Amino acid sequence: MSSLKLHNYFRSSTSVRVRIALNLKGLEYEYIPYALLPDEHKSETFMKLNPQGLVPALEIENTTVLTQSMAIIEYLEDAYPEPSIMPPDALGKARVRSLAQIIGCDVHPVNNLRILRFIESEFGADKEAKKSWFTRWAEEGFTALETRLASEPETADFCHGNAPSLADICLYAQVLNNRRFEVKSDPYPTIMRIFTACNALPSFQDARPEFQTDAE
Ligand SMILES: N[C@@H](CCC(=O)N[C@@H](CS)C(=O)NCC(=O)O)C(=O)O
Repeated sequence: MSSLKLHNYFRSSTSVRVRIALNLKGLEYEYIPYALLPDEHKSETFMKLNPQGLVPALEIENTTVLTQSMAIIEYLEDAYPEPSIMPPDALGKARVRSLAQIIGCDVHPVNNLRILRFIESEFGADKEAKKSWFTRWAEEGFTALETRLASEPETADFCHGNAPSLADICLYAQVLNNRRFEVKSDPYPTIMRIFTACNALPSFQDARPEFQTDAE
């Protein structure tokens, strides 16, 4: 039995992020699924693990539970430093976190299931309105991300140099998410080039929703 248990959901992009990091680090883990649509993540069992009622949560040695995908990934980087998913220098680290947080702080949170459910229940948003909402914030974030990646000299095969980092992990998961809402990819050639480079790596591929045990 693995000492790491990932409580997650196949389609959740924050879960995709953590699965990629675990794969890149070559770590085995037990996959524990929670279906979000019937609210399994609001069950008493899961709320004990994460009172926020959000996946993913990483259980370590049956004793400690980590929540928040970025914190989990930073823990994995500290606990299992090789191969590293952060640049060695302070400025490089800040740049990677800054790129990652465009997605992690400014795109994903406003497009989450609970937000889409809220605008539907409180403001009557239908499928088209929810798509428009999602697209609005995804495009704003991706336009800025594209501008930065296309113009900053640190961008190479991946977001920062020639090895995948936290920024690529977030980029990859969000591109998959955008596809579900049919967000156009043409305006983002640099993002899509990096997505393709990530997609060639088994650690990224294996984390995709369709390859998980709970995929529908
Ligand atoms: N900031 C959190 C966000 C976690 C999160 O929003 N997870 C989503 C799935 S991607 C979720 O559990 N949504 C359930 C809901 O909105 O009810 C993280 O990075 O882990």
